[in-house]
Amino acid sequence: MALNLFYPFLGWMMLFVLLPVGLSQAGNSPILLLDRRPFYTPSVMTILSGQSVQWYNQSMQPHTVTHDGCGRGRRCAFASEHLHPGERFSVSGLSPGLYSYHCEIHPFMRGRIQVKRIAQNPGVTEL
Ligand SMILES: [Cu+2]
Repeated sequence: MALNLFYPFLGWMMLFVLLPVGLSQAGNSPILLLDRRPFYTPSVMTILSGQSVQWYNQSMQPHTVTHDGCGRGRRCAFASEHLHPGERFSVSGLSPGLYSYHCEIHPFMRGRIQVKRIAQNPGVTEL
């Protein structure tokens, strides 16, 4: 293939490769599960209503991502299975509010998700 044909083709290929990644993450990097404090990193993550949040287990052992309401007679917003090293878990559709969560295996591992409402005025967010 001639180079002057090849380069535009390469550009299109890059678009198809990069676009789905950008859309799925919606601007948020995953929360990393680490073997050291603060374990869930960052320990507090703020997202906008409608965005998803993802965890990635970068540690050497299994963990869970379990909303504090689960199993305590309150509303359980999300609960992962055991996440083994290299596995991911994601949640979408959370209503605005503050969600404290923990690891079922290591209860000292704690994190929070803050979901902010999107204001009617585009580009402006409110608490
Ligand atoms: Cu754990």
